[in-house]
Amino acid sequence: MSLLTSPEGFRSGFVSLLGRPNVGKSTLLNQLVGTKLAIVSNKPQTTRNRIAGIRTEKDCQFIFLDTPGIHKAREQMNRFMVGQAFGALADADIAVVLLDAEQAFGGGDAFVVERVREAGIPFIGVLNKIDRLRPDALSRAWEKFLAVVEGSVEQIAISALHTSGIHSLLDALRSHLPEGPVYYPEDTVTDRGMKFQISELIREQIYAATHEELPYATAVLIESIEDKGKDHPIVISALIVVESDSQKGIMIGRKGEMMKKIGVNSRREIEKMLGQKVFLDLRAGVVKDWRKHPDALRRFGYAGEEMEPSEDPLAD
Ligand SMILES: Nc1nc2c(ncn2[C@@H]2O[C@H](COP(=O)(O)OP(=O)(O)OP(=O)(O)O)[C@@H](O)[C@H]2O)c(=O)[nH]1
Ligand SMILES: [Mg+2]
Repeated sequence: MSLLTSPEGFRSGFVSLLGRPNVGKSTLLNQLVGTKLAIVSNKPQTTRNRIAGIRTEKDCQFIFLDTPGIHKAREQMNRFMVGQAFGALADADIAVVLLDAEQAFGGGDAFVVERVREAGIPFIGVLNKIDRLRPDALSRAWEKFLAVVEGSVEQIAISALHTSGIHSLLDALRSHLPEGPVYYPEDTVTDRGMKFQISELIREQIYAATHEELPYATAVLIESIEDKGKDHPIVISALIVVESDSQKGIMIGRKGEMMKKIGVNSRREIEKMLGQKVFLDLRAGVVKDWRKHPDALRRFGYAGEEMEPSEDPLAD
């Protein structure tokens, strides 16, 4: 017997947010739930794991699944990321396929739409970042967008950053939610624990502060969290793992400046999330070529749902 309650007429479902890297899926997740759950950066391939964001209303519950951007995945790490996205597609009652209005649509967008169509899951096509275009460019982009998302049940233009169109999207999603149980208690907003969220906030600051290969070669391991009560700061020890000694040098920076900057900014974000003072003990360490080693990938939370060998995205 199910432990989940199903009030008469209640609607609920899993809504997967899918698209190429950097189209704004995580920004949208945060807006849909009304709180910051997923990290955001201007670099592609920021999100590495599927993250559920839960929005509970009087008569319905949405479980939004933020996913890594779907891209050409050669390395084990990337295969895990794309596997997370395909896994979220398989679990979806309805999908939201995001396209970036500012970018020319390409094989990557078409590939995502094709996979969603193949899965037989109804989807809403969403054109994001419309704040970046003038009206004439926007109407040209809209026409092209309609062609790419052919077969979608609705098409909506939004700016996730400036929250325009979010309510239209929610209205559309609400009308497509199936009847279902209350999956999560009303006050639950995510399936992710505190350790994961803290490591992600640190990773977000690494993405903001570092460039080229370095952010991608980084993982964050939370070693301990000590809560000594209300009048004391929470003491968090975290390790930034990179792949080589030279990367470690850059991560620490001249006179430790880089680590200091990442530490100060991370602490501020963690304090905002926890609503409590934090002492952050941040160090850098090397695990040689960790992205190539299954054990290291598992230890850092990047294993368990790789894409199938037959799933070979055409996108970059
Ligand atoms: N101007 C503008 N920028 C946006 C909008 N939505 C997202 N962005 C920016 O686009 C960049 C990527 O946003 P993310 O939310 O990290 O994108 P993502 O799809 O989750 O990216 P991955 O996790 O790498 O797949 C960030 O710099 C955002 O601030 C929007 O509506 N307008
Ligand atoms: Mg993301």
